[in-house]
Amino acid sequence: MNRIFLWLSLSLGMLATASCGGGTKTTDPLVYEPVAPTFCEDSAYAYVEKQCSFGPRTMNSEAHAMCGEWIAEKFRSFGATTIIQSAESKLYDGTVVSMQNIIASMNPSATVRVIISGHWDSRPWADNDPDESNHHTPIDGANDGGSSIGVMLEIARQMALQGDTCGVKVGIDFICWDAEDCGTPKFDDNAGIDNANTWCLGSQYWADNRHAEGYRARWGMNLDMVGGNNSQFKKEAYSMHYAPSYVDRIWSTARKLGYDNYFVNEDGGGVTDDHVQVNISGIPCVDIIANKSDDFGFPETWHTINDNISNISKNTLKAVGQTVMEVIWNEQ
Ligand code: AHN
Ligand code: ZN
Repeated sequence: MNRIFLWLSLSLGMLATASCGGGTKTTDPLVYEPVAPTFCEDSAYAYVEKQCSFGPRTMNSEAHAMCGEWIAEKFRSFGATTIIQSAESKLYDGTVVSMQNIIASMNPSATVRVIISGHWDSRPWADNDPDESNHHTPIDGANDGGSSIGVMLEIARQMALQGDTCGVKVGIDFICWDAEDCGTPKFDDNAGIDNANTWCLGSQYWADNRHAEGYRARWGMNLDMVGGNNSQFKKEAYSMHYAPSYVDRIWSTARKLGYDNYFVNEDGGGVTDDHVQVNISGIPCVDIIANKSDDFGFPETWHTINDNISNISKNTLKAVGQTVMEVIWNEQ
């Protein structure tokens, strides 16, 4: 676990026992007048459920192919200009995989653009499961992958409902990364070898090969595990390094909406995630990724067979979806 995080900072705050509730808001919503329409958590949940219904979306599988088509079609149905960026890559063990980054653009002609991204593949191995006999079992990835795409699809649907402008003043690019979650499994890990580049293969490819000539976005948000029970989102360290003002904007917006029990004002560790590639390639990008509530680690169901639809929380989907919408609706 400790290799997953760079402990860039250690604050007293992490020692405090954190608690987080369901959808209960902590501040009086009357002091802030939201500008975004209402994010529907039931709809986002249904999108997560649908992705899981294909079966684990592991690389080169039939379920993966079918779900990818469904995601692209869904974005198209919301009026997004949607392209598939296809490429081949290699896993840690040399297996060749066929990847598809799905890129769906709303207001495609707007020059100022904001990225909302998340990965759509699911991990082929439950290698963090407490029961070792499950370590080679693929996961549904309801939270790990599915929740991100569920929230993104619901935001796109809300934009479509707003007519020609999509309700926002900027262009939005929804980027669904492929092959994020097939990094070296624990059972095949040679201690001491740096495996960071075996993760995030889709975003690595995109960082070197933009989907459109001269593509540029002002900034971005990457969503990862945004639908678990009792979730807390801490300020991830690479995001704080590359995009501190945008971290502030997201966390302060969440506070205004009464979601500061989800977006807690604490530093998290640094995570090897798709946002790192976006940042390195010159676009500031914030990772909104769940932490375990009591320390820096990932949620309980992370890379276990329990990362399934029965552990998805509509309240968490709502807190994240509504916050992201409020942020982009305020973007000038
Ligand atoms: C590593 O475990 C190196 N990075 C975690 C990124 C991730 C995996 N997010 C979801 N699954
Ligand atoms: Zn994962």
